Amino acid sequence: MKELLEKINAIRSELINELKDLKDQAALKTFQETKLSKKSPINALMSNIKNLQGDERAAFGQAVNDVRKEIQDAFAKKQAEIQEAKVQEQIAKETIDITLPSVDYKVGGINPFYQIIDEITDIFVSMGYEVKEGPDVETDYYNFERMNIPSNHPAREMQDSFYITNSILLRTHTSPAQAHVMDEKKGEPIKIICPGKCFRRDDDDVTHSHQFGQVEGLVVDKNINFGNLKATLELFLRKMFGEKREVRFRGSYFPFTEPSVEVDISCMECHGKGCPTCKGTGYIEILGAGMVHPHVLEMAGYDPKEYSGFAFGVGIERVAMLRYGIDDIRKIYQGDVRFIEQFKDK
Ligand code: FA5
Repeated sequence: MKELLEKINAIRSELINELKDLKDQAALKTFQETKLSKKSPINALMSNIKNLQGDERAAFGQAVNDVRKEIQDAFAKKQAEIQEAKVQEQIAKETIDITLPSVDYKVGGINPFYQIIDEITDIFVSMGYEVKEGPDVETDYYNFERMNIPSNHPAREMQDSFYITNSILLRTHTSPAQAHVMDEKKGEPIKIICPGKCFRRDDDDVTHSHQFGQVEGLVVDKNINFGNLKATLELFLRKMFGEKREVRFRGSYFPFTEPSVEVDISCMECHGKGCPTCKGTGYIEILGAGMVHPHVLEMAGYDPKEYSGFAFGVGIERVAMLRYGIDDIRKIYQGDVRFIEQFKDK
């Protein structure tokens, strides 16, 4: 028995020493497979139990179990130590040197096109207008018919556009949004604006582009008159351009409004004298407007004897040009950082 106990002690010391030297996961694995498995030296000792009797047998079994437990505990402790050391090593490797200079990120600016949409929207929302959206791709019916422009109307030619099929096209103005909103409101009063893109087969020059933006406005209610239209647009233009700029209302024609006007602002380049940007006229046109044509109201189910309304369509880029003194509309689309950066703090 004494001999056996000495053997247990020798195996214990050997395993404890071995455990001390383990350095990594691989060594732990090998130790577990060879020294803690069924074929471990501790288990091999157990085969001697059959030669013992009574108290000796119990004492020997207890001694082997104690050693097994001690080794298992020491192994678990070592395993935790190795794991922790690995984590610490990883943390040390990932330490960030906060004394390094930071990366110089460039912050861009918002294109004046979108800044103007936001500004126009703010002004009209402050006057109680609701903001609506209309589709960029329209049917002939909404783009023209509902705007009182039947298929044989010469006004179609002025807005010759990009057709997808014979009856579907990229909208030529935001005005069809008027008809969509009238259909939605079904005879209720309306006070909305609708910003969006328009597409026309226009030749690009300093004030024209084949794709441009408009903000449509529509007010329909009882007793709406031309005075309301003029006061609204004057208030808007004063807020947008200040008191110093000249505003000019000119009689005009749109099939969907009667009477109709176009509104010009004195040129930002020559202040009314005449220059290449304003084609010598001293003014740049920014919007079309008028009293909603009775037939347009009727087509949407509004009784023109009871309801009247006014509408307008403002060119977004033209407002940006006049507001910021941009001499060529094409600069707005070119994405040149040197151009865009100028509008960062506007
Ligand atoms: C219209 O598009 C009418 N739908 C506006 C309207 C709405 C009138 C409601 C009455 C009632 P017009 O074609 O004039 O109208 O265009 C309106 C504005 O859009 C112009 O004053 C101009 O500022 C802008 N615009 C028109 N064509 C272009 C273009 N090719 N490039 C840039 N801006 C343009």
